[in-house]
Amino acid sequence: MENVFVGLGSNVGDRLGFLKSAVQELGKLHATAIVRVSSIYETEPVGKKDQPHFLNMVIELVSALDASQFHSQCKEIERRIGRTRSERWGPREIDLDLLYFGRDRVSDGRLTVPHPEIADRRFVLVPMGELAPEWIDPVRRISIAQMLVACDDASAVTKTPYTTYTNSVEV
Ligand code: A4P
Ligand code: MG
Repeated sequence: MENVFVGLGSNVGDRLGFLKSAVQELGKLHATAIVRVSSIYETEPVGKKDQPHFLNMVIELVSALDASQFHSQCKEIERRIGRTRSERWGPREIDLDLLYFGRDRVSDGRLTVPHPEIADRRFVLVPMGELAPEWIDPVRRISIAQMLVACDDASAVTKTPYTTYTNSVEV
């Protein structure tokens, strides 16, 4: 079993509804269980600036799948929830980024794990830091808390009162 961290983002349509659906779908994956979900954050777009603000969060799971199988399942969930746009860094109903898959390092052209942009993105580091500040990045060999201190990204990341529904309890 590996500890898996997934970053979720949405900036089109029913953003909260898309996040909730994605959390539910991730919780139903074969040989996989949700451990914890972060708060939901309203975030300023990074990269392509002229697009709506995102809702972002991070979810921790345990899974007996391998990284490639898990990533394929994430793609399938994105497809089912209705991802229709494909512009790089552009607006999307739901984006699932595989941040960490245990201590695994994958780089096979299709999949890169750890996700290469984590250290440059407060919209990932802030919710990830809420769940696992002591988690050591296997490439940089420093913790999430240390990455957050060193991060140059100044974009706004604001906690919201929204919650996702998981494991039959509001969290
Ligand atoms: N891929 C490779 N490694 C991974 C991985 N670890 N996790 C491949 C997920 N996918 C991975 O992904 C593009 C390709 O990367 C796919 O073939 C996938 O198999 P995508 O999700 O289809 O496309 P994308 O998301 O448009 O591109 P990209 O480069 O993944 O963008 P990001 O990094 O996801 O950034 N600002 C805020 N505030 N909040 C956001 O959530 N998101 C983005 C998108 C930009 N700005 C944002 C946010
Ligand atoms: Mg992506």
